[in-house]
Amino acid sequence: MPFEIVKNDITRMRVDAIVNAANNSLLGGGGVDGAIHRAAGPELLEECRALGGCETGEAKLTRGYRLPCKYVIHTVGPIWQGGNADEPALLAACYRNALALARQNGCDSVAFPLISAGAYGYPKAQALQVAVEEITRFLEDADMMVYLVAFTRDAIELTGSLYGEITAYIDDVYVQERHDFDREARRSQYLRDGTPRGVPQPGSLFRRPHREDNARNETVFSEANVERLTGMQGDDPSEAQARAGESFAEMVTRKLGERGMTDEACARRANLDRRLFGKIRNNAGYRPARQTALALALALELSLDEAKALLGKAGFALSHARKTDIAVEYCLMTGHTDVDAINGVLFKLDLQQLGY
Ligand code: AR6
Repeated sequence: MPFEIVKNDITRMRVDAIVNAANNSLLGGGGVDGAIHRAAGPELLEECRALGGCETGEAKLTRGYRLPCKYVIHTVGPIWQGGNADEPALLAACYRNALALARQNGCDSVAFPLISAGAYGYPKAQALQVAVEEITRFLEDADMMVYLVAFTRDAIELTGSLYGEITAYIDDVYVQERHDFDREARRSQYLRDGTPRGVPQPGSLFRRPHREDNARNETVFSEANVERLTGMQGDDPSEAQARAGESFAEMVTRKLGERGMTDEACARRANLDRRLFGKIRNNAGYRPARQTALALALALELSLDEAKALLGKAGFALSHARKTDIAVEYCLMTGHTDVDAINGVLFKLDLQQLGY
C-alpha cells in the first residue's frame, strides 16, 4: 500500500489516526505535541493523564476529540545523544509500535510527523531514513495509507546524491527546452508578421501556449513505432507484432512474469495499492493514471525504451516540458528504481509523487 510525504500541519490531516511525538509524561509539551493538544482540546490531556506516561519507543492510543482524526497515537522518540545510545533502534520502534497500534484499531490511514527531528535533535536526514525504512517494511503486508507530514519542505533532508543528480538533469533538459521554445516562438512570430518579440501585442499577455507548441515536446508513441522503441523488430517478427499489439495491462503482466516479481512485491516497489493488480490482471483494457504508469515503469525496472513503449500503450509520452517526467527519465536511464527515494526528491521539488 502507498506512502506519501506531504507538506501540512498534522493537526489538519483527515486520517484515521495521527501520531504525536510526545515525551515520557504524555502530559503535553511544545512542537507537534503542543499543536496536537491545542487542536484536540483539554479532553485529550485528561485522557492522557490516565495513561501513566509512556516509555521511549512505545506507543499509546487515545481518541482525537476536536481533531479531524479518530485517534491520536502517542509515541516517545529518543533524544539524540550522538548516535551511540540506541537511538536508531528506539526511533524504529516508535514507528513500528505506532503502526501496529493503528492496525489493531482498524485504521486505514495514519499520519506521522518526523519523530525526534525537532526538539529531540535527531539529525533530520537520518530520522527520515529510519521513518521510510520502517513505514515501507510495514507496508509490505499491510493495506494502509501512511503519510509522513512535514511542516515545511526544509524539514525533509535527503541522504545520497539522487536529489542533486535529478535537479541537475532537470536544469539541463527543462531549461534547454524552454529556451528553444522561446526562440522558436520568436522566430515564428517574426516570420508570420515581421514583429520582433518582446513588444507586447494586443491580447498577447497571459496567452496560453498554443496546443501544438506543447505537443511538440512530446514524442508520440503509436503502436506502429513500438517495435522500433522496444528494439524487437529483430529475429521473430510475429512476436514483435504481438507485443506491439499488447495492451498496457498485458505488458505489465508479461514483465511481472519475466522479472519473477509477485503482484505484492511490485505494488510495494511502485507505491501502489495492491488491489490495483486485480484490475490489471482482470481487465486487458485497464487505463492507468499517469503517476501509476510512471511508478510501474520504475518498479518493473524497464529500460528507457521499454518504459516509453509501456507509457505509449496508456496514451502517455515522457515530456521534457514536465519536470516529473524528466526526473523519471533520468532514473530510468541510470537504473534508479527506488520509488520511495525518488518520491522524496519529488517532494523536495514540489512535484507530484509517484504511485498511490
Ligand atoms: N505538523 C507537522 N509537523 C510538525 C508540526 C505540525 N503541527 N509541529 C512541529 N512539527 P518536535 P520531537 C515537526 O519537536 O523532536 C515536545 O515538546 C517539527 O518540525 O515536535 O520528537 C514533546 O513534548 C519536526 O520536524 O518533536 C517532547 O518533549 C517534527 O515535527 C519533544 O517536543 C518533530 O518535532 C519531542 O521532540
